[in-house]
Amino acid sequence: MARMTAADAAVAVLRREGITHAFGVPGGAINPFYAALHRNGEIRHVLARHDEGSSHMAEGYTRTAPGNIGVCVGTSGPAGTDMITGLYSAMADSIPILAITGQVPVAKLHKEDFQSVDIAAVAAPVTKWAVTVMEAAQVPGTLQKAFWLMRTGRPGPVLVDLPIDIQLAEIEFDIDSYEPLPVVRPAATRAHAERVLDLLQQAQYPVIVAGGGIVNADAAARLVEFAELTGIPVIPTLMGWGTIPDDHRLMAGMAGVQTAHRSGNATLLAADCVLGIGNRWASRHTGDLEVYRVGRTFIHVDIEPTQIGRVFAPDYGVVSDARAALEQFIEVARERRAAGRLPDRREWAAECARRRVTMERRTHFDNVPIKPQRVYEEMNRVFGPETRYVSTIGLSQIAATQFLHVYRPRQWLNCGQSGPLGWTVPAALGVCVADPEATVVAICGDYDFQFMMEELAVGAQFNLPYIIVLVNNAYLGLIRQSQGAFDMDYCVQLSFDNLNSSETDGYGVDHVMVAEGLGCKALRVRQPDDILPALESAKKLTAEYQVPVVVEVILERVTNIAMGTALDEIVEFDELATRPEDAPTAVAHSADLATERNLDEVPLIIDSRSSAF
Ligand SMILES: Cc1ncc(C[n+]2csc(CCOP(=O)(O)OP(=O)(O)O)c2C)c(N)n1
Ligand SMILES: [Mg+2]
Repeated sequence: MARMTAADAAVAVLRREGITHAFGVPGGAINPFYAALHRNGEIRHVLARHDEGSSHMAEGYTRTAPGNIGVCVGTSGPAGTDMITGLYSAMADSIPILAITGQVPVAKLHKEDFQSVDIAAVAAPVTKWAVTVMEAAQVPGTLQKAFWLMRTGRPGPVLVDLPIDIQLAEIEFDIDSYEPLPVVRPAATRAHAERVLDLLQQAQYPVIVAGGGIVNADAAARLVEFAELTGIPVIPTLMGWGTIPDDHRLMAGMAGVQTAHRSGNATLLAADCVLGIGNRWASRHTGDLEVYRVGRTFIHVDIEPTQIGRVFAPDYGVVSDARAALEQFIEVARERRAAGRLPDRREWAAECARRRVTMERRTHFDNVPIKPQRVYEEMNRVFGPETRYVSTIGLSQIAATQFLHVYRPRQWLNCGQSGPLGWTVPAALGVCVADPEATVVAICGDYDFQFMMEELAVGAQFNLPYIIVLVNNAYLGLIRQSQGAFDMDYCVQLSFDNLNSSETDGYGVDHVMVAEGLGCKALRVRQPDDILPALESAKKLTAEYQVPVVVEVILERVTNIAMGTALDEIVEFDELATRPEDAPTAVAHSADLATERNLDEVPLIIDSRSSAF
């Protein structure tokens, strides 16, 4: 046994739980913990410019690699309240992050002391557990339980609040014999798998809806194996995008009322059976539930028992980790195939593949000011399949999902449920810390960028290079579009004449000036043909200077992006692609998909007649 402060014990536990990085902002009530970090010397600390930023960095860090747990640290009072948005975002997307906050001494908790707030109570609804530690000897055990909880069942965040006297108190603690608590995950049984395969077998037009639980279980390869074995097309959710490569012959497109493909919606509506794995029937995926459900059989697999039936009652539910479920399903499917008992799905799969070719939206526009679709077309040209995209909310995010391509899990990093403006810039920094070799590309609207642009200085200080594609329409674009329903354009304009900048042309903030002021590099683009060279230059600048590089694209002020309220009522505002050159970087043209699909049978004339989707 060794005698040490509870703060030293806390840092020692973090190390034994695999923590190598922390994002935070020091303050008086957390100083003993910082002193312990300093003494330990093994945890690299990234100094955020805002506590909310540190919580999103922690999320970005976790989301980048299986097993990662991002840690954010702050002082008492406002530091914890600032982190609430990150905790909510992590909770909503099943992302484990650990928030550690300082607190006033135990004896002063009820005295309305300076910067004292009951942060455990504030954080309770947005964490799996939020606790103020009242006994120093409980610090190691509290953290041990925190890690166990974060990893157990449906993953999620925990907040541990440490009063300053608790941090400073000495305790007996033996770190050498410390072990993380074992995590047991529920697993589908053989009987479950038989039942699921029976239900799929009865269907003529089945699809798999692949959710973020597959990413969390690191089971994308299993998903693809199961899809290939059974020939069933896959519709990834926003959180599951990348679990099957965009150019895979069984990738049927995403379904949803905003972040979706026309082909994905058409295929879902044509399906008679939906097997959801690690998904939660999110409202932006299902849209109107009546339209989504009618005439279809639903099977739902989720690690959290109370998720089954939460949004609607499925015909059959299985409580299981996604990987364990897929492994069972694969075993049964293999046996049935060997026995000649798997239905031939080729015709159905070809029909779904054909929709991907014939239902593209147009991206090739030469307009000045630039139309947003063109930005994503050029991004597809410049950024390869290894790129990690980071995005949050707004028309910029919705268009990104409609037009970009993702080929691997954890390469579309998005706060899918909470969508807090400001998330993109700090989350991308967390991604850079977790994977320093990655090409990281963030997509921001101008307002999203303005929410937390100060975090760019963190990238400049700690040499975290990534590219930010900032699409500037000088509008709260998504809200402006939704205000159409109220026949107004009210409080959504970001435009003004900037006294200090002749460059901005009434668009308001000079983002180039801001980025440069924060120690980053920045470029501004106004012509469609200049997007590609600017993105290429940005790549070079990140490599040369090792700082974030902003590529601001001045967009037309008003563009409406396709969306609706039900899968069969998506409103298209721009032309659809009718010729391959209308959507030259559409995945339908990828060589891989072309051979797989035997394109002799699939006309490359794109069909825009089916306006129902
Ligand atoms: C913290 C927070 N406040 C408000 C909103 C509501 N909201 C969603 S999108 C949006 C406007 C986004 O504007 P911008 O980032 O410029 O993207 P655009 O839609 O113009 O592409 C707002 C205000 C939000 N998502 N998060
Ligand atoms: Mg905007």
